Amino acid sequence: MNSRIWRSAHCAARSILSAYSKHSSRAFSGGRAAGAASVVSLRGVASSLALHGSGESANASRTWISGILALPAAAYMIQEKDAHAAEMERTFIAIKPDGVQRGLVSEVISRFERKGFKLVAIKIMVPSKGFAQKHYHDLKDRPFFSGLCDFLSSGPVVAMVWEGEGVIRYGRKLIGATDPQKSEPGTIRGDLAVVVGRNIIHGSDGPETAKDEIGLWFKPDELVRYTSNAEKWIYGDN
Ligand code: DAT
Ligand code: MG
Repeated sequence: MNSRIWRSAHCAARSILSAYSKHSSRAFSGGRAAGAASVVSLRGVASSLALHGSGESANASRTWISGILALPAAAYMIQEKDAHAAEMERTFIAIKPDGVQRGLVSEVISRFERKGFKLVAIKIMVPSKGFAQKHYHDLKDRPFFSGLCDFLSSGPVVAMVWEGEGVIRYGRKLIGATDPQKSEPGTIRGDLAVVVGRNIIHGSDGPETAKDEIGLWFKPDELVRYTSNAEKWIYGDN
């Protein structure tokens, strides 16, 4: 008797989850709302069923009902996770020609990766001086502007987009202060660079610059959207 009940609960679970995944492919927010609505409507059905049962069959239906109630909740949690991923913050990070030439590409990537941030775009290119001037346009009045743009366009740059909760601000922490003499040990510039003119890495300094820089360096279809297997261990509330 019980195994039949659980088999039918299992079937119901599968159809609920597949209905949810169809919802989620259409719209994250729609799926989230649908999840919440179904929890409410199933709860109503469950309480009316429980009222009508008695004895062993009432116990069996209570077990079945609590199982079935858990399923929309599970589906709702999946929706929450997907919605979370869809809203994730992104930043632009570049390893400048000095970092590339010194063989520090894997070191920099590893620090962002080990933190738990997700790489969603990467390419290597030699930017032209005009492109470097666009990238550093906010510094055009500084005395070092021309030299800085010459340097950025002097060799290969590894351009990346990293994604994660708070990645813009925390990415800057991983990078360290602009002048490596002032960067804390443990930061990328603190550990791996000595002077401001060769500080090996660039990182966006705010949401607006992140958006502009990602748009300058990457076409929208160069950004890869995927779910990392590690995400369920990196994010979570207790
Ligand atoms: P950051 O790269 O930390 O965002 P920034 O945007 O003020 O710093 O400057 C961009 C780059 O310009 C910086 O990484 C190195 C160079 N730079 C900054 N200040 C400099 C200075 N006083 N002399 C020479 N180069 C400088
Ligand atoms: Mg800057």
